[in-house]
Amino acid sequence: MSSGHRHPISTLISDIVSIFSKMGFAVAEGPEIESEWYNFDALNVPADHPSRDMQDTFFIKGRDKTVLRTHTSPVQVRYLEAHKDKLPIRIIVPGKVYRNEATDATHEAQFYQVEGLMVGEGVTLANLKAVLERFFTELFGKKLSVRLRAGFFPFVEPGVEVDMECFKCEGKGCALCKKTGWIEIMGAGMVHPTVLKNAGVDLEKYQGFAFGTGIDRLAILKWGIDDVRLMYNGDLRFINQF
Ligand code: 2NM
Repeated sequence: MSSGHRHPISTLISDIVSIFSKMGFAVAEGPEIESEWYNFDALNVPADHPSRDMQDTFFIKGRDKTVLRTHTSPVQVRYLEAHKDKLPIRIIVPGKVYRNEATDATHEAQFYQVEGLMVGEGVTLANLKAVLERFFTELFGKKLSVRLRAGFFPFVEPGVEVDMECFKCEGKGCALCKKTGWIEIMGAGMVHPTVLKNAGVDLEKYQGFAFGTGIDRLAILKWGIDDVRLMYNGDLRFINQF
């Protein structure tokens, strides 16, 4: 007789929550059906940004300016708004997000993200780097460093692309990291002043960092899975390997 067990994505979410909770991050949740305000406008995404297109975003039929959230960032705006007089805060937001796109080995229309947010007095990118190095080191069970490169996301300034040291070759260079020693894994940056202002945060006093990544992508990397769709098609020959 065989008994049931947790889905690998559920296990990974628990592991992520446990690592961040040791660093003082609480877990926040929010609606998957979201207003355009919280999903886009409050986050400084321009009205003509391609991500707002019908090709990229699922709009709710019969409801004005209502979408399936395309990222978990709206939860962070809601949380900031509710805690603007109770700073500092440290949260992560794991959850399901939706993108209207063709599915292939690396893309699903529904997937999981985890985003993090730390806002307080004197929070810097150096704090972000330390938090992420600890996160990747615990998640992969070996000392891993992190590299930040300039990048762009409307909700942060400056924005960065986050690379982690390749966990397979420990930075020496292998097939997984395409001989570079690094794996591109996250977007992050200092929360844009417009986003803080939209949440009612005192800009003179507070600043913060935010980051976001795909949980499915982390799972694929960690376990060497070659097609994201394997995790969601219900085939127990796959699921029972975990
Ligand atoms: C990313 C990349 C960069 C982000 C920003 C925020 C918020 F709400 F605080 F403004 N949440 N998440 C963020 C920043 C997410 O994902 C690739």
